[in-house]
Amino acid sequence: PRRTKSEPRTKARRVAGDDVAAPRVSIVMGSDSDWPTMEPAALVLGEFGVPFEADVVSAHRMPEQMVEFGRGAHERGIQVIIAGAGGAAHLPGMLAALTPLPVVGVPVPLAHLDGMDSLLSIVQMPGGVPVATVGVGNAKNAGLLAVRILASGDSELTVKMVDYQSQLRDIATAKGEKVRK
Ligand code: RP5
Repeated sequence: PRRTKSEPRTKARRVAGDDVAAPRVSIVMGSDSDWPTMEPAALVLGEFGVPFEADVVSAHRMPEQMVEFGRGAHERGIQVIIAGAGGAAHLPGMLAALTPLPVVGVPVPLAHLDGMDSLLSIVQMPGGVPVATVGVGNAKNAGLLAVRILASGDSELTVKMVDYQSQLRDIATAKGEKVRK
């Protein structure tokens, strides 16, 4: 999402920077208050060296900008959208309706209902309009899923993912050894 000078500088935008070179993934969220939940997705993308952008695009509070963003993302070279929202979480589903890109949805837990509301709003999409929904608050997996989607056409990223998975195996093996001792 391109920000004009008059728009507020969000926490998400501060991390991604203003002039990200050709971002491949766009992380968007309904509110700046979603950023602490969404940040792990950005950390994963950074770890894998995937250029990304991040900003607030609210389905309810800025619907015109959401439509503009959703319609134009693929034309700007974005390949995957990660969208997080809480409560009546319409952002991921609306974006999936607007874009031909894969959309990964992150249910953000709010003070009430423990994120069940967000989860059900995001996961229960009608046939034909898919959102790849991760667990409540699990933006880390959203980042990893975006990397895997990109890796299917990017052998360098595939190698990095295989490395990452063998690290997971090593950690699990070490934990198993601890239990056995
Ligand atoms: C949703 O409302 C946002 O995604 C956020 O999770 C929630 C609360 O937003 P704020 O009131 O904190 O801006 O649209």
